[in-house]
Amino acid sequence: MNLFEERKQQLTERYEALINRPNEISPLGNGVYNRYKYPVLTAEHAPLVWKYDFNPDTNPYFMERLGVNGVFNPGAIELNGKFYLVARVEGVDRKSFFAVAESDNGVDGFRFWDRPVVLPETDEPDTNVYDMRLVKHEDGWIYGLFCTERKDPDAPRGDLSSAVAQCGIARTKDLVTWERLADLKTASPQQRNVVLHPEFVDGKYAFYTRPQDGFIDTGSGGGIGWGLSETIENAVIKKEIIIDERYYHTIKEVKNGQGPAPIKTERGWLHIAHGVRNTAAGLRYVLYAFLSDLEKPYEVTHRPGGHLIAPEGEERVGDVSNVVFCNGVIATDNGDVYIYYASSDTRVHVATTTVDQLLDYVVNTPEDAMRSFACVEQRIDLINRNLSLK
Ligand code: M1P
Repeated sequence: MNLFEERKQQLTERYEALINRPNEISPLGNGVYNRYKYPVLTAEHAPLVWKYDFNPDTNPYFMERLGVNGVFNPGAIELNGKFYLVARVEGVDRKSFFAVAESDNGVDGFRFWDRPVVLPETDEPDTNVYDMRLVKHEDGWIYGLFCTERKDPDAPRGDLSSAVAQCGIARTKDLVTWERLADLKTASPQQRNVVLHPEFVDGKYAFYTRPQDGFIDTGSGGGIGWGLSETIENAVIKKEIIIDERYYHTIKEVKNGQGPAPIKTERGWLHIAHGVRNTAAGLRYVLYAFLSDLEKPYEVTHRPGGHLIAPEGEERVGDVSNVVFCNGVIATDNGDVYIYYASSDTRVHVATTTVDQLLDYVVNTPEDAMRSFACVEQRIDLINRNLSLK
């Protein structure tokens, strides 16, 4: 066997072994959710035909031609009993694109479709697209809202980093063919982490937003915002309110953002979001949860203190270390919940739980008491109640 055939065979065997590797629940979690031993998607899950030239005449070394650097921040949806992730795939050229991976059980066996998503452009081409939130809307379409990034036209000469982030909108019926709509218009100079609410509110399309002044900094405002638009085809939010603010010395003091579209439950809309704080080692991204009112999704009713998921073990290290980020969740009809979270802008994991467990968590976890003294009181109250039960 020549070098080409040998490498092709070995790499194919390694790839198939990875895709077919069963996942395992990590024992004794925190009772809120289960973590798993293996990530569900990594750069190595990218099919070999995406990366290698399979022609021995033009690629005698069976060399990678178009490498993949990371697979992270997927949108998630269940269709006809199958689990689909629309992942952010980042090539070694730093550009991200979307690709669909499919699994029968949601915790392992995720395999990418042969071809990535062909996302049409608007008149103003995107330089980079990422972090799609998938929503089955009651109007019958599946929407994908994502971040579209373009170079900042007002950046000083020589500044090749400043960008403008806005919310791109596309819709589909089958995840194969996508129709691109106009980018969302809001009063804020930049937007990231925009999510479509799955139902009409007051007869209008409703959006969770994250207004921000700059590309990285949210500036003086920030927080998770809310706004309505008459149409989705040329969506415009004229009035934005903040429904979940940032606070000093909390997990979301620097910025926060809505994760996936919220899950509808009997007690309210169950939200997963990310919060960011600063440390001497840079920004730390964790996930948190909250509940909002069924009729008024913009009114938060329960705010458990602290994080729901923070990076652990290998999750702590990657291209952007100390980050967990979630823009995809699946709640099945039987009440099971699959939280797809990425670690350190590198790979994708799943945490499994149920609607009942998450409701118990958001309703019965105390709010952040905001001061060390009050936090000690909160903990002593728990200890005293426990000791009285002994
Ligand atoms: O690098 C961490 C995350 O940073 C951004 O999130 P935010 O807008 O809240 O700062 C996004 O670019 C996200 O993709 C990334 O995971």
